[in-house]
Amino acid sequence: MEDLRSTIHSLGYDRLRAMYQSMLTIRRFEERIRFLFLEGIMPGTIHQYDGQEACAVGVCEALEKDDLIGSTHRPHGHALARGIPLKDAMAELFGKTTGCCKGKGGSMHLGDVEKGMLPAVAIVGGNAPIMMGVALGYRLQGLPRVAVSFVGDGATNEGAFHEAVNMASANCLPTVFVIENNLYGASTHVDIASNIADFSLRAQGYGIEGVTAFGNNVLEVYAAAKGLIDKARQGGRPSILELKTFRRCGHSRRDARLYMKKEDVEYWMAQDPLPIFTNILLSEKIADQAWLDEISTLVDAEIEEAVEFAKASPDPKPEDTFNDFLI
Ligand SMILES: Cc1ncc(C[n+]2csc(CCOP(=O)(O)OP(=O)(O)O)c2C)c(N)n1
Ligand SMILES: [Mg+2]
Repeated sequence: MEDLRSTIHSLGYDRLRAMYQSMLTIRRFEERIRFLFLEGIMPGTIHQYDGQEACAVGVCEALEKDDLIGSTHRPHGHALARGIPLKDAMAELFGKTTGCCKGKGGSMHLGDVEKGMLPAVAIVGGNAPIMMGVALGYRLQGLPRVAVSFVGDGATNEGAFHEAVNMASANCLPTVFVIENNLYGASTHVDIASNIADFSLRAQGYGIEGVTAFGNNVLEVYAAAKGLIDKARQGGRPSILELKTFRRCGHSRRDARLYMKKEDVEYWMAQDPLPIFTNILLSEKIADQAWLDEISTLVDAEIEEAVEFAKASPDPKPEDTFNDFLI
């Protein structure tokens, strides 16, 4: 309780309310696009972020504007939490020129370096070495910035992840590897894929700090992330932050998640990060029901506006294919 109050105090009411709005925006975004895909209105495929909102929002709140994050095949929440405008994200999912990657990336490559997010990398574990390299760049240039790599539990069993953590440790790089442990890598339960209870224990193998936090309470996520991000920025100390969470949806849009254990589903569906935060806001008198209702209406309206914007935006032209290469 004391920890909670001190986090509330350090953030202040305006930031707390903005964090709630961001979490709600992610949830409603996911709910809306699910139908757009099922109706065949939106192309491609999607890996949705419902249930993990507190992870993205809590970590991103602890970052500075010039920091950079890297994400995965499941990047919608990270993009919105990092401040990529709804319209830019929605238009990208529609493959339109007004999208944050001009429609060339789609769902799995959301990002905008100007907003502090590298376009996401869908190769599992693939962004970890890239973000380690970004942190190496910061160190060589003497910039007080931090690179955060968001990965899933499954990614921590990939060689690329371990190489990245080792290099970050050996070179004292300002990197935090955030593992969103949602219990499953596609249809495989974490207990089948590895033999440790907490993925933060992997940090011991590299001589760096590892912390596990409850990923469905945004204030716990923020407090843990802030501590590690500050250490990375000030002392070039890399770390691993494991966030225990759950995806409240299938792995991708076709997945009815029939492989999930009944007891996992029952426990975690009752741990929805949105009501958890709503209860804190109400009980600590940070917001009242009238404000929550107002924000709900506002978020819905913004999402509809983004959908209309995306639908009305132009498709890329074939001759645009070879534009925008960085080399
Ligand atoms: C190197 C690699 N192997 C396999 C895949 C196919 N794949 C995409 S997502 C995924 C599961 C990843 O699980 P996890 O890292 O826990 O992330 P989550 O989906 O739970 O967010 C797999 C196997 C891939 N994209 N890249
Ligand atoms: Mg997973």
